[in-house]
Amino acid sequence: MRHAVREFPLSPRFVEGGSMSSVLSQAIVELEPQRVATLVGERLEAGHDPLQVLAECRQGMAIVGERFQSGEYFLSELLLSAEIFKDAVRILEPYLAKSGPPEPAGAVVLATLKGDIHDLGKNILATLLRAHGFVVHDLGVNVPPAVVVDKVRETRPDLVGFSALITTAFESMREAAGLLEQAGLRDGVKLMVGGGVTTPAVKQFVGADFQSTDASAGVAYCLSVVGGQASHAC
Ligand code: B12
Repeated sequence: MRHAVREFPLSPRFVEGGSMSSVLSQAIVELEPQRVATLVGERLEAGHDPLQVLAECRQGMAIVGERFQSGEYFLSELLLSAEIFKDAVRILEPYLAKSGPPEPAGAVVLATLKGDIHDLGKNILATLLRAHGFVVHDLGVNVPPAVVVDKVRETRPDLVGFSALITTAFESMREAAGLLEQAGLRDGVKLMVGGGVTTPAVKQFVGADFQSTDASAGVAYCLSVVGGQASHAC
């Protein structure tokens, strides 16, 4: 059965991205690549928490999303915002990678599933997990659910994580969970779903063990599964 988008109300944080904004998030909204890079660099040099800087960039993206939805921005602006965000993450990455101890922790299979090509959030989660010592098998975007099953069979990870930014990917996540079950692999892994569009209702729909719209919370959950400690950054 196909579930209509309206059955999964988006989280208020996702919808109301524009309620508070900083100079940095505004620079993203105004699509100013040079200014964003300068502001991110200045904030990091001044010793600001890289996760806070990331949160402000993400908030800018949420406002871009609102403008796209209202017809003020077009796909070209969405694409440009993604490039600006990627450049900001490139500057942030070495700082994010310092946020935890690089001890061997466990293994995670990550994917953005069929129907969804958004990967900025998934890539951030992968960076933070690696920084906390996890081996990450990142399958990429638009991944057929059967490919996840093959990877889990091959690598026997502790966790599987699906990232979704578009509601049509919910069916794919549920299909993947079902295929893991059928293959007898579901009990051996914890399944998490995340990405701005996910909510507790989506977790329930998919049959996942954990849901979050925050990569740091995802890392803390992964650490709790493998018996590690969340660092201060989580
Ligand atoms: C950038 C962007 C794009 C880029 C994506 C580039 C890329 N490489 O990812 C491009 C231009 C390609 C794009 C395309 C489209 N997009 Co778009 N896009 C966005 C935008 C503006 C930002 C998304 C983003 O990257 N945010 C920043 C990241 C860091 O946030 P995040 O993913 O939530 O990740 C954080 C957490 O959620 C967490 N996390 C992420 N994954 C996981 C996983 C786990 C397990 C855990 C624990 C945590 C976790 O970690 C991150 C840090 O904390 C959003 C607007 C918005 N409100 O988000 C629209 C948005 C998602 N897009 C939308 C749409 C409609 C589209 C298109 C269909 C447009 C079109 N007509 O073609 C296509 C989709 C094609 C497809 N099949 O996927 C809609 C989706 C609506 C819906 N209800 O489904 C949105 C909401 C815009 C809108 N308001 O209309 N998009």
